[in-house]
Amino acid sequence: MSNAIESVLVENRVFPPPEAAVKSARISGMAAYQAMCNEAEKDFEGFWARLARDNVVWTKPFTKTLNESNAPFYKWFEDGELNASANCLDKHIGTPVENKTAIVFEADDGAVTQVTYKELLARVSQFANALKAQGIKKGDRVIVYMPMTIEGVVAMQACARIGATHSVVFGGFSAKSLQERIIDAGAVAVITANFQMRGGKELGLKSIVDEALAMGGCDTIKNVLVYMRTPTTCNMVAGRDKTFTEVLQGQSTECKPEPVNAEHPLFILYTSGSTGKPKGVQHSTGGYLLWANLTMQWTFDIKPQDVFWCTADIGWITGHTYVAYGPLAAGATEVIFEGVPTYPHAGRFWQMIEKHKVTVFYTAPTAIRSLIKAAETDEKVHPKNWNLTSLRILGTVGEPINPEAWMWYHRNVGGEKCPIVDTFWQTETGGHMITPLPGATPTVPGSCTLPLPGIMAAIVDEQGHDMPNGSGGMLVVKRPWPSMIRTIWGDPERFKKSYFPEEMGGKLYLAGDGAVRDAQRGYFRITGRIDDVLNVSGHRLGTMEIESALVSKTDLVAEAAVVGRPDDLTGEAVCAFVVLKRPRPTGDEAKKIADELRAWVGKEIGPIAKPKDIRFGDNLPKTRSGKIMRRLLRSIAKGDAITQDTSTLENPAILEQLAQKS
Ligand code: 6R9
Repeated sequence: MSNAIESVLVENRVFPPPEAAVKSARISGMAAYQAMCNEAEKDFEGFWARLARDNVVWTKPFTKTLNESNAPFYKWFEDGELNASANCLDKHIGTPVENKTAIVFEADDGAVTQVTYKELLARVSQFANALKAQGIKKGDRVIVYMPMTIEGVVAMQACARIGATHSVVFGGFSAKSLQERIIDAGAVAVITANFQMRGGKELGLKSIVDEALAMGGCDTIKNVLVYMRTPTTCNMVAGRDKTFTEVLQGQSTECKPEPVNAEHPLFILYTSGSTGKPKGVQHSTGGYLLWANLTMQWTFDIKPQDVFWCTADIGWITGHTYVAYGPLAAGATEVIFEGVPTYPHAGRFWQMIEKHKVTVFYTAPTAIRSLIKAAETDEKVHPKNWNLTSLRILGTVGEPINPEAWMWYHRNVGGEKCPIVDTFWQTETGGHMITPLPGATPTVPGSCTLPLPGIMAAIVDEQGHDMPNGSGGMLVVKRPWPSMIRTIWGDPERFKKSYFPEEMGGKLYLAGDGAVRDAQRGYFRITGRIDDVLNVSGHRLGTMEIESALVSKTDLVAEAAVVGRPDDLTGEAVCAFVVLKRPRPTGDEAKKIADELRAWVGKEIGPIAKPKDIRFGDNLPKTRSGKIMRRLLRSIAKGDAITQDTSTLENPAILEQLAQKS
């Protein structure tokens, strides 16, 4: 049994939801939760239809709930029409929400700007008109390569308003990654900023867009729209590039939202998979929006007086569902933060919670772990120095949270009174899947507990058979759900193969994670990815992507294999085994080449993909048929003794060489 599985079976700390939370919660108590699960079991389509009628504003009501005729290409609410932006903004006009603060934006330097729902609607509408004036129309793909700003959300909402499909690329991705996404999506425009501010530094964004477009193949791009985040000028190409000020000039602040079909692609978001090529995860409008809104209500129990803060960047799915859409659909006040948690000091998050009286705080385990470390070395940045009593619910997402970090978060941030919702979900799932409910579920550190009502999660073996509680297996979802991935953009075959493998009957959604349920409560605990995807600081990275980047340095690298190893701070760390086209380097030379390769990977993919460890060998451990034995490399990376069977290995002597750190 693995350590992870063993520890979930012995974890016996249970935290019942605080009475106050149970009293006020929308889903109050386990009986209420169970009743909703039963409703979904008994009348699956009726359950979803009811929720979709109650929680989405349809310009044309749907009459069909679920179409499974072309499974796994499921369709939800397929004859309904709506607009996502109207569901986030227009619907609040004429209600008490219209003059409420929608976004509190805190810049890197601490400057605060606020917009009300009414003002946000005007800004989104004006920008939507500007997009139309550039010839951008319904169905076009638009790349958003923006820093965390109100303008980033405005850009996404404006695309949604005119029916254009956005594809946000995280500002930390390289020119090469950006170029690949532009080409794959066939995008007509890029919305970007001159610079982004992070940790007091001005970092170029427009220059990276220029570089990406200069790489070629991006002829579909007709417009680059530039938000001048700082006064510093940037290169502007006449005819192609325009500032926000230029395009907004003279545009009306009213724009009728374009009704789209429920299945219309709201966005494409690229994520890493098992091959070298990122997958363009395509999401719908109707089902996605329903779940973004509902999970805000169920998981975060969002109320009119709440101040919600999700720290994720809009470049990730968490920033889509719980920054750009969910909080607005739910009519909440949300905080958006431009900077980094450690600038100007590692107490910045706690300071901001106090300053903005945040009530629901949602962040990643990796951030918590790094802030624990900072607080342990410097008392001055410990959360106890700030008044955090406004908090009522805490959340985590992105990777498994270790029980120690959970307990620290519970004690030092939540003051032992805030339920922690450990939300398991994925880019592909659109929103939360397995998570405690703050007013119902007793929590257990390190467990994401139980699936939300209507989410038929299970654990199965390789053939798709159910595993008993206590035995680990693969996490699957047995029935479709409204916010699920619709396809991989331009590659429906890959969609089928990746998520609905024939070997398992073709009907189960395969999450790609291992999981185990405890015997007592049936609580889920995620044990990590079972494919070639790493999770570094909550960011998904494909080992094959990094390998491809390394071997593309053709003057130096002959062969490379990338694996993950456990890391206290980042969850997993990237470990690369490299064979050079020259004799195996040692000492200073090895260090120098390793640095060069790290910089190369940073340029090819982005700084987040830089390998932490690089080891050089004369060769890699291979089977006689030439397959790299990655499981051996994983043991070496971890520093474990090799206990596996090495009899099929062509070159056993190589193991010793690779075990030496350069
Ligand atoms: C939302 C998001 C998805 C992968 C997923 C899993 C890991 C996310 C988790 C978790 C344990 C949690 N993951 N939440 N593991 N507990 N609460 O992170 O999407 O970037 O696509 O990553 O992250 O491995 O498969 P994405």
